[in-house]
Amino acid sequence: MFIDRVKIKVRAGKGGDGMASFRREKYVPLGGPFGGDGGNGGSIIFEADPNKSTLLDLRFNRHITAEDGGKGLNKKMHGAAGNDFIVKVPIGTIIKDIKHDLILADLIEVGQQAIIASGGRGGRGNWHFATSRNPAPDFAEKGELGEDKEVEVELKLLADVGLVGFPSVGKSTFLSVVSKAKPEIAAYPFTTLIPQLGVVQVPDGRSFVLADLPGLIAGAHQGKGLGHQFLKHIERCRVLVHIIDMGAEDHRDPIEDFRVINEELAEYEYRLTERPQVLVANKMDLPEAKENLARFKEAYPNLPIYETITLIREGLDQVLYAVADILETASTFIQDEVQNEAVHYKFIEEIPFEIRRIKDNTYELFGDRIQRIFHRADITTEQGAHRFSRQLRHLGVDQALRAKGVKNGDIIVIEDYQFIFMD
Ligand SMILES: Nc1nc2c(ncn2[C@@H]2O[C@H](COP(=O)(O)OP(=O)(O)OP(=O)(O)O)[C@@H](O)[C@H]2O)c(=O)[nH]1
Ligand SMILES: [Mg+2]
Repeated sequence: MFIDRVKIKVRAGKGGDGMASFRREKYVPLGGPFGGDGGNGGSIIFEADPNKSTLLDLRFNRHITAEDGGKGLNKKMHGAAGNDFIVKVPIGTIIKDIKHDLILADLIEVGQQAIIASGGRGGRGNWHFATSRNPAPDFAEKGELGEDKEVEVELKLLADVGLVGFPSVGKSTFLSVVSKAKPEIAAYPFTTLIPQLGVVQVPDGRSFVLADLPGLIAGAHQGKGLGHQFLKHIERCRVLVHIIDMGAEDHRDPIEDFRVINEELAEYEYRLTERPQVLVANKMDLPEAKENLARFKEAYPNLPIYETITLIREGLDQVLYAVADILETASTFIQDEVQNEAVHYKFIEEIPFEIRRIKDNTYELFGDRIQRIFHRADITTEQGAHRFSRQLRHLGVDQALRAKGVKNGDIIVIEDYQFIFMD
């Protein structure tokens, strides 16, 4: 099975909670705060691995989590950092944040990595919070939650060259004779159901990656046949080898074939017609081939076209040389907005907080910033709770609540907790 798109959930590790403890040593009378910091949570990192060719693994692992950081320890000792989780994916994998419709990473090089969900920072131990007014804070900071996202992972093959043409024109046969790939070859349309890649060695030592694709038919760009779902795989090809069955084995007109395929390429969204094409007149062994080729040349007098009989490997070297020559100067086609830049999620705008009235006298407080502060707060101690309310005041929450009509004694809900507003 060829899996080229899958939705998964990723959750990075939570940072370990900081510790609240005090120095207790025999001859040290006023032991100060001494609790260590929590370790950072593990991140979820995607890595391009040349040994992977599909996203099949992800299909069976739809929830990926990384390890939480360890709690801070006594004597200012750090908690252990959580291990990162490395997800190996094929080269050419694009990772998208579904909620924000944002491309997070486009892994196009061997070993390239991108942090898709960052682990939460560990909470600071209580000694960080000592001040002259409060030399013995009894609270510590909690670990931050790890990032939690739903992502769409998509594979777009990274072949230099793509084979296009109607079904049964000999695309797979071509790939099979110029590379070690062993695609299925048969005299019925749509033999090739999933894209196949092969590494082609040109006799002079150059090489490139060639993709054999399912045949295209009229209407492919609208989803007819198998065309559309695979056209996207040639988005990244720099050169197209367009194979035409000059023998007209399926009783179509080769000249018409050429026009239809180009029309499909033009209709498809991604500038496919900007790719240089190398034209191949295949099946030149068939009786009508010569005559068809003559007509083709009349119709397109200025287009170079290579004659081949892929079945017996005739005429192929010239095609390979032509392709390799063009590749030397052809431009790359990587999605503009991504280029090589790995991670983009930092540009997501953070909502500090919002207030929603749930019912009379009850309001919900939510938003990225407020929730983060809340998760880090230790509200189980009085001092910790005080610090939390100070932080809210700093953010302007109190004022905003008043402006919303919140009065003394009203209930404020944050996630599962309820607080009473005291003005
Ligand atoms: N006579 C002749 N037949 C050929 C030649 N090249 C390929 N064929 C035959 O054409 C038929 C289709 O070949 P494939 O390579 O499977 O064609 P394809 O373009 O990959 O077809 P799809 O995968 O269905 O799109 C097979 O029976 C091949 O043996 C050739 O040069 N001459
Ligand atoms: Mg095929």
